[in-house]
Amino acid sequence: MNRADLRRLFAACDGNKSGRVEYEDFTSVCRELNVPADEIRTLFNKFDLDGDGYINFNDFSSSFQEVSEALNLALLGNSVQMQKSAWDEFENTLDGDVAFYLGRQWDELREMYEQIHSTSDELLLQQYEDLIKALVAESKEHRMESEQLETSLRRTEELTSSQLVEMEEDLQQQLARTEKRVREEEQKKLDESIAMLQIKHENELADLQTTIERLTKQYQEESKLNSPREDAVKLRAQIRDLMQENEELRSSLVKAQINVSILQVELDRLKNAFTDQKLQHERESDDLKKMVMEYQSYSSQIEFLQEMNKTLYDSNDGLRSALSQDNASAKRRQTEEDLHDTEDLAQVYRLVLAGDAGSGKSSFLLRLSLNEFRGDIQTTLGVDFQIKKMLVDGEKTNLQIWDTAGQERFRSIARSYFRKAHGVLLLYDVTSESSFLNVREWVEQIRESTDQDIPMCIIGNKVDLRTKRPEGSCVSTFDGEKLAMAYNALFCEASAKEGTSVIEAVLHLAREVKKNAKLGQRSESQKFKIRIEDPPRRKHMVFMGGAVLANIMKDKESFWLSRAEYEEKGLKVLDKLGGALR
Ligand SMILES: Nc1nc2c(ncn2[C@@H]2O[C@H](COP(=O)(O)OP(=O)(O)O)[C@@H](O)[C@H]2O)c(=O)[nH]1
Ligand SMILES: [Mg+2]
Repeated sequence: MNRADLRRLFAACDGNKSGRVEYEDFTSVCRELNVPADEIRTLFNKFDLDGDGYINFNDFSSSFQEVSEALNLALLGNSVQMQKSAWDEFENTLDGDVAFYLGRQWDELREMYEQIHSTSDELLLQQYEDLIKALVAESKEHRMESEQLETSLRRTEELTSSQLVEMEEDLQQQLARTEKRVREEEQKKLDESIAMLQIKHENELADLQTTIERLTKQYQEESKLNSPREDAVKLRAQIRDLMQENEELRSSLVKAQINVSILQVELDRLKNAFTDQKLQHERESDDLKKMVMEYQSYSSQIEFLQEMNKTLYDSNDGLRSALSQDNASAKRRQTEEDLHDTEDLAQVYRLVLAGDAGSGKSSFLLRLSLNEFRGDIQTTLGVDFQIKKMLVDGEKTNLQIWDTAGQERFRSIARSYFRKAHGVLLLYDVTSESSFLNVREWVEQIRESTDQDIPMCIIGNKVDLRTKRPEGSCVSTFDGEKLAMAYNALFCEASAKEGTSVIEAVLHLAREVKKNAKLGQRSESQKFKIRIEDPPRRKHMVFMGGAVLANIMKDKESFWLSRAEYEEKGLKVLDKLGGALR
């Protein structure tokens, strides 16, 4: 089969006219030729020599002989040959493989030729044939050019690849040379460092050897020295002892250091405490100074008040005696029934409480007046008194009992306090020896303050506590009695808390006071001096008594008498005043 027939056969197989036979084209051709389905793939692979999945004309032409034996393609070829057309004849006139040169357009050109040929238009056919010839010639030229180009490309490729090979070889040689050189250098360096290490090692070895020699020598010397010599043994023992001693000393030093630091800390603490106390002390002394200043100002105020008080007492006494005189004269006029009331207005006896603060004066007075006892009795300012009516030797007696409110410590107040007293209740605390010892001072003060001796009752208070205190710690009854006797005073022991002997003590003193008062009145009237005043308001009358009193008693006729009467009777006029002077 010539090439044109082969081309035709190839075109017949190329069902979709793609210029190559795909597996689908090949399958439909095989079915037409009744090839068993399982052989189709084997046959296709035989054609597809380069294995690219389709059969081109070169594959087809080179494998045709072999495959056609298995596949009766000749049958297809013959059927194609049988229908030889005008185009086939024209194609045969042309030189070379026309279908190859015309490529894909081959079929269309053939069909057009057949159509022109069928029209019998000779001119058009001639022109068409010329065109085809020109196309074929041009394609042939192109083909040749491309073949030439392919050849030159192939040559260039070959040249390039040979050059590449050469370059590669060259590079490899260079690489080998470099590698060798590097290896040599590395080796050299390694050799050098090994040599250096060796030298170092040798040096060290030599050093070690000398050390060994030195040590051996030393050891030999030491072993010579260590030879059992008694001195050396003793020395070593001494050294051991000394070292032990040293160790002990060191430990005791450490202990001492610790103690020193503890002491230091303690010292610091004490210093701080001292500083704190100093500050506290300074503050306290400042406060004290302030208090002293306050005290001074208070005491000057008190002195002033005392003076005032004294003046008031004086006028008060004058008033009272005037009143009592008045009452006495009224008493004479009164009937039997009025007698009771006049007794109430009669002489009031003034008793004062004395003794150290805390001895129980206020409690004593409270028990006496209200028959009460309060553990938390409040200190009141100023001087306080209570009136107590008592039957003394069957007589109703008014007692005015005075208490100081914490002023016991102010000596200056004592004089005015005791001056007008008819009797003193002098208390001490049986549980406080100091209060008992101070009784002496109190007595002296009372005596200094009064012109004459006034009755006193020394009272040992708080006897209820005696049983609760250890024996001998309280002031004994005997000591109290002895002291009272020394001052010619009454004595008794009492308890304001339990009320024992409180009334008895007062009664005792009141009796003495009354006795004393009566004696005093008698002696007073004996010493009585009359000062005759002639106040301006009653030019022709004389008044018996003081100027202040004259003014107060200006309306009481019994205190006045006419000048003529006085000049006539002399001192006998005192009979007119009668009881007013008693
Ligand atoms: N146990 C006892 N305590 C008393 C007695 N009298 C007074 N006290 C207490 O002694 C303290 C001083 O009493 P107070 O009457 O204020 O003494 P003053 O400072 O002399 O007036 C108070 O706590 C009273 O309760 C007493 O007879 N027995
Ligand atoms: Mg008091």
